[in-house]
Amino acid sequence: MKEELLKKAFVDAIEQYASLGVDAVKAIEQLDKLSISIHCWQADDVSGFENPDGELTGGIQTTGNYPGKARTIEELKEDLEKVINLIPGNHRISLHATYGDFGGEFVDRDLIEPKHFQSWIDWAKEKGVKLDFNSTFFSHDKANSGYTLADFDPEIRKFWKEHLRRCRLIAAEIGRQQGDACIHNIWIPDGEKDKTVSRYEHRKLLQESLDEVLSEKISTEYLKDTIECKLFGIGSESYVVGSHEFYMGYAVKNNMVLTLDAGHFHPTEGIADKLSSMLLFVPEITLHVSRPERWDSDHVVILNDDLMAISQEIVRSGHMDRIHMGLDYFDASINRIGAYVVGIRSAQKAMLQALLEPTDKLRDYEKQDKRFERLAYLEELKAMPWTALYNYYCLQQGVPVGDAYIKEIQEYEEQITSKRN
Ligand code: RNT
Ligand code: ZN
Repeated sequence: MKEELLKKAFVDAIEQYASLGVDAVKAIEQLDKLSISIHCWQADDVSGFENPDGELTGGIQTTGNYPGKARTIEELKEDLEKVINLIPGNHRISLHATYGDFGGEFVDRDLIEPKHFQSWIDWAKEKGVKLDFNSTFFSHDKANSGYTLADFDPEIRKFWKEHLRRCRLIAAEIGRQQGDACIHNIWIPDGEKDKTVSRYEHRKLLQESLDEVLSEKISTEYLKDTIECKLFGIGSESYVVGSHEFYMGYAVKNNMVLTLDAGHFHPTEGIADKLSSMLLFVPEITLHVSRPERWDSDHVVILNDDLMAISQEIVRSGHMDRIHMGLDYFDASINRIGAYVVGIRSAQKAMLQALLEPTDKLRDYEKQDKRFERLAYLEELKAMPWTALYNYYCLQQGVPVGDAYIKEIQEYEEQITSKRN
């Protein structure tokens, strides 16, 4: 689209929102401050560089074999750079512990160190992005029983506690060097396929393991640990140790950050309505924005009602600064760069719409018991010209406007990813 047309649409949109009492320029400024934590693992189907040909286990699965996945750190960085260049704003990259720069050596999980992530830290600094971190409790022989931190075997628990301890040190070092706390997400796959009798015992073990490692205090200036629950995984259909109640209890008791993954609850249970409750009881919340599709929890994020509801609750809560938006999905059946860009742009579009809501006006109707008016405005807002604002924001930021990113991704595929085999 021509620049003048984009500008005209932008000016019109500003006026239309102003008539509802909304400052659209301010909404774009707020959107621009939203730093999304982009998961590194969409680029390579959660393979990592510890044992790239190993099997992905732990109840998660990537399906599809679309050509062009990143096979090396260099390729992964190249892909992430492409992604960053196709989206407006400043974002973060979330690494998993298996994505270290191991220099061709096998470095086991209980031996990883900050030095294995130094090249990532340097790269991030150069690109102007911040990093987040995830310990990796899956795709490993010592998780074959289905348990890690909650295993009955003390040797297995010891191994994973050491992994967790080291991951915290790595994340803290990242945080120190980037001058901004690194969010360290802890998700373990522990659970069982079928009727489990020792539910309490395993949960007690998990509590003890976490208590032991997390008792080592590290300043939240560098590190923020966050814990992620799940309802079930592939092969852990009947029992998952780290359930919602477990981690909600643990986070509240220990004043910790809680991660809510949009795909980790019952099929009709969204995470949007959890935010206003959890904000009252935990210091901060991390989101794994994802899209559950039947039994899979990790489809590419799209602009659907769930995403809109999450965004609205973030904004309406008035605590956007306490909620960290991260992405977590992996689709190996389509162009992976495209998967990133579609998901990130959709998350931004949802947030922009939420930021453009005349919330005070809606609250006034609510207080006056004018519920028809509230409903009518909520419907009218859906058709407001927010796309003109998003397009103009992209234009200002020097990134493709509208559907123009599709062609760029096709070109990147032609020149780069299709040549990988
Ligand atoms: C798994 C969790 C977890 C992972 C990533 C790879 O169900 O959602 O966050 O997806 O750590
Ligand atoms: Zn997740």
